[in-house]
Amino acid sequence: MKKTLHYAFFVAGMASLPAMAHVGYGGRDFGTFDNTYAASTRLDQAVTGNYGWIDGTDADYGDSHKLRPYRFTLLEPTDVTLEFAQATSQVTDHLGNVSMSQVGLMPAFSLYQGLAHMAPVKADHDSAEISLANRPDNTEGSFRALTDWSIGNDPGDLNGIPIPPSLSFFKYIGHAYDGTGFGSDGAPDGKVSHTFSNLAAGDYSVFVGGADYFSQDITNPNLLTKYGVTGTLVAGVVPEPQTYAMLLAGLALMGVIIRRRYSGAPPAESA
Ligand SMILES: [Ca+2]
Ligand SMILES: [Ca+2]
Repeated sequence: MKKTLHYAFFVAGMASLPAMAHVGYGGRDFGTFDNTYAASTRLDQAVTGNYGWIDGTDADYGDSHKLRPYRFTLLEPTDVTLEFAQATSQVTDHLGNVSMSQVGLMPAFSLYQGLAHMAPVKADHDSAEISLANRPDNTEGSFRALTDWSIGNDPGDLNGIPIPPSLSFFKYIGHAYDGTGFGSDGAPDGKVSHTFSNLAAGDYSVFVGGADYFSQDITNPNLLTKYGVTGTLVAGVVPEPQTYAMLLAGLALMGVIIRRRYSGAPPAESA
């Protein structure tokens, strides 16, 4: 199985825009899983602002820069639990600057089938022409928290051969969010988790952002605060108690067999 490479996609300020990250999974690939029980944690990640996810639940969509995408791959159908929690985190930007991100995130996430474009083709972003053409006018960005959505890239080239822009498609599967709002997890404790049962094999993206809708008010002093987040994925089916019992009984039986086998002629002393 080919280990997934990590790519970071960043642009260094375009004309009038501040430096922004395009959609990319650098440092946020949980990995590849089958239905064997396994866990993966991604530390030292951060989102800007505390509203990115919930801003994608409204009629004018959301700005994907205010979320962070994670990815994982399933080789066969299995259960997946995702948890995202507020954290302090140490984040290195595309210029190599290190900063600490603070606690206080009200985390939220949506799970989708599909992946964004990755190197060597150009990364997706909200203001690509194909992204703008694919959504209504006067939208804040391409991100949608509660339904399928698309975002695309700029024209590129590979070894001199032009690569036309194209859209990435995210097929909505489900979501969860921290807090006390309608449909939230009802426990405003800075963390949220959800288990998705029997997900199909394939590639998945998880977009994580804040769930405090009113924190996008331009007078909010924390409008551009970087909030740390720790993401954990648990994949696979936890063995049921009776399976454990059978396993332990089997091991005990093996022990008895081995002891009997060697009872006549014990093996050389070993630690
Ligand atoms: Ca919005
Ligand atoms: Ca919670």
